[in-house]
Amino acid sequence: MSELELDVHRDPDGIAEALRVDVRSGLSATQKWLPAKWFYDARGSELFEDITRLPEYYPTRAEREVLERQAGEIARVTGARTLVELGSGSSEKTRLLLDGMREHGTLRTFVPLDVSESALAEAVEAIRGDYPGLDVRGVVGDFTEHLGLLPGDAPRLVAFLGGTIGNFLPADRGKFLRSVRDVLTEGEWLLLGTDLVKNPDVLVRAYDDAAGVTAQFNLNVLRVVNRTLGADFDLDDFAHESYWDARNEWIEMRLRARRDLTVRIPGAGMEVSFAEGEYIRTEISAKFRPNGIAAELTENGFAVERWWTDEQNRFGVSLART
Ligand code: AVJ
Repeated sequence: MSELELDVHRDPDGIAEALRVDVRSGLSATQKWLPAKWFYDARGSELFEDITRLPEYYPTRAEREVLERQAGEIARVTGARTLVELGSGSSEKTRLLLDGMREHGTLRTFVPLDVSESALAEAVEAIRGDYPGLDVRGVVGDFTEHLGLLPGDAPRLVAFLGGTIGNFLPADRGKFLRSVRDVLTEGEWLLLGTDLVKNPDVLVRAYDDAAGVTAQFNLNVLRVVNRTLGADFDLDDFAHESYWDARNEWIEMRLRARRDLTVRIPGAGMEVSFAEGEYIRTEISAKFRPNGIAAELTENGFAVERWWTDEQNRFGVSLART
């Protein structure tokens, strides 16, 4: 445990090593890419919080609408003693669940897990202050690696909100759902938030806002690589893009080189050249159809017990049992 009483599975050396591995493979690939988790240093986590308040970025508000309406039902149906939140960030929407579960009287333990130590520390402190008597156990970690280490008594409710499951490539998504299933025992729960397929203009704008906050968020991954691996990316050399891939039904965020250039990345022992117009894929954010989500949950060992959407059918929330 650190001073902040977080259980840290990712120390600075571990972070640098993991980034080095991802940069080496992603930036030497024919189609350059970087995993989306590297946006979320302290600044990136704050920029994401700003994104959630943008007029164009509807998913947070749509999901909150569902949680506001259904928190009591979720508490009643699950009877959960432990709430685990994966990729918890500021844990702001989670309060709706905590309130519902506290009222229901079964809640003992809250386990927020996030890659960003700063965002997690702040969330843990705020939640401890507002929920006296709740056992809050923050875990700094990567939910693709550190799921086996989750504390808390059964039945647990694992919440994976915001549509973050859309960041996985389809093949990895199945593996991830299976890994969640495998750490749970029978009669435990998954609450899964999924953004839904809709008008491409609405989707593209949600990832390319007029104020330019998403552009800063996207470029932040280059700042992280500069700081952590001593690279010399000039952020002005790259343009933010939001692209709807209609065949795969996902949004791609890209950073496109504005000119021919070469970047040195000493911490990864490499130099990377870009032709003008070449881009790095920095995120995929898959959008879902209700039948597809239910099928994937079922294939991976879950029984879907409830399905809700917001009034405008923009965002779906599944409650599934092991
Ligand atoms: C936090 C992964 C759900 O994919 O919509 C927001 C991240 N990227 N704007 C998403 C994000 C660009 C967000 N998730």
